[in-house]
Amino acid sequence: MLERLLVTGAAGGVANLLRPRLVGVSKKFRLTDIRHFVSASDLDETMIGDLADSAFVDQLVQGCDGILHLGGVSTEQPFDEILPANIVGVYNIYRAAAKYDRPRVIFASSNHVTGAYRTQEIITPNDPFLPDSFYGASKVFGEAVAKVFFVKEGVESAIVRIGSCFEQPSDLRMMSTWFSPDDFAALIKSCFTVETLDCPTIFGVSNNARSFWRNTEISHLDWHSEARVEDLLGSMNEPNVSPEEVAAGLMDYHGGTWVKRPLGTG
Ligand code: 15L
Repeated sequence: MLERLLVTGAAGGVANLLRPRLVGVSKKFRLTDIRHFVSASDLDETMIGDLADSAFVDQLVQGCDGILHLGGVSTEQPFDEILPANIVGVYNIYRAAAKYDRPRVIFASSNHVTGAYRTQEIITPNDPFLPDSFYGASKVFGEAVAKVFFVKEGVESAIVRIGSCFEQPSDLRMMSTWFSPDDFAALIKSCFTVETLDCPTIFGVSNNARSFWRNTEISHLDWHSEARVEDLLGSMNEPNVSPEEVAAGLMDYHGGTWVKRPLGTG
């Protein structure tokens, strides 16, 4: 068990899904976000601030033996809005990790680093980047930062290209991209307990029949997806696709409608 896990982006949707599922991973949790939020557990300590502020990030990372880096802009936006948290912020996290005892990092990358692949293609982490947005490009940068701090400074990371992490799918594309929050929490646990993590790149996706992604860098982890989106279909209907979603390219590309939108517009 970790002593203190730092969770960035703690006010966000994915953190809210994961936090209750991470009981037992760490004795204490240091939760941070740029927005104010309230935590429900007395195991939590909260720190509000900006990941682009390197002195603040130093304070965050000191005393933590694990980092779950979910923070940053999570949708497509003009580049100026993406730059502080997704470019400067990810660098600050890794720079501080290298400085303060090299805690392992789970880096929340995104499927949008390869969002412009067509849905007929099945890809692995070995295929080239093909981002669909400034947001996707910022995650490509984050992945490169994770790799360089592994190679040069020995900071181990799991680079997790999250698909669609929600309680259940809300559109037809998510029949391919859905990532069960239970699967994500189990992956995090296994990354913090494996003896040697190295720096694998992992598509964060459940065992969905129509997944676009195959993982090739997880054989050393005690993890495989326990969930399939199809198993939810007993309690919900398969989402429909509207003519507007078809026209917007929802089912044409891994990244769905992000590919056809003008750059910088969410
Ligand atoms: C992401 O990376 C986004 O942060 C999230 O909001 C979803 O859009 C997700 O990808 C997705 O592709 O479903």
